[in-house]
Amino acid sequence: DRGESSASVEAVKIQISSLDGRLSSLQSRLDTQRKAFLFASGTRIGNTFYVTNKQEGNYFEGKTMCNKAGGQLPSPKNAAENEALAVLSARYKKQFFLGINDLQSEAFFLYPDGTTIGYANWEAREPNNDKGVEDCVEMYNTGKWNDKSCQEIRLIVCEF
Ligand code: 293
Ligand code: CA
Repeated sequence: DRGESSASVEAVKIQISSLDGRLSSLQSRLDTQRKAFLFASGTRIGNTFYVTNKQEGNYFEGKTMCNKAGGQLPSPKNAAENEALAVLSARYKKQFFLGINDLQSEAFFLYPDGTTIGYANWEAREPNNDKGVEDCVEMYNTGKWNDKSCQEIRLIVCEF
């Protein structure tokens, strides 16, 4: 009957306004968390964040560490993302590994999910697979890429 259905409409309105309040406080908490994160030296491009825990390791250690933290090794997919990531490399004055590699097939660089890269920012004369052992990719302080042995020890930077 009409009395009962208008009562249930009222109940839904109350639920919506309660959800609205929770959404607003969630949004403001998120804004604060983002500021705290960026203060702690991360960089951001859109909703993608790049950050280092300042530990170092080879490509596989970095990949494991990023994945355990719920992120992945960085895979900049355009110039804007590459620039945002290069900020960290300039800030820490250290090279670090990207997720991109040609471990599976020499000279075919893939993202960690196995898809072919659609953007690259190689240094001049790279990738050169020096000594035949360079299947991973490091970013220089300039933002340019160099293929490098996956066993080298580098600063660990993750993408979230
Ligand atoms: C060679 C030639 C260098 C180059 C280097 C890197 C190693 O030594 O010019 O910088 O390889 O590509 O990853
Ligand atoms: Ca190289």
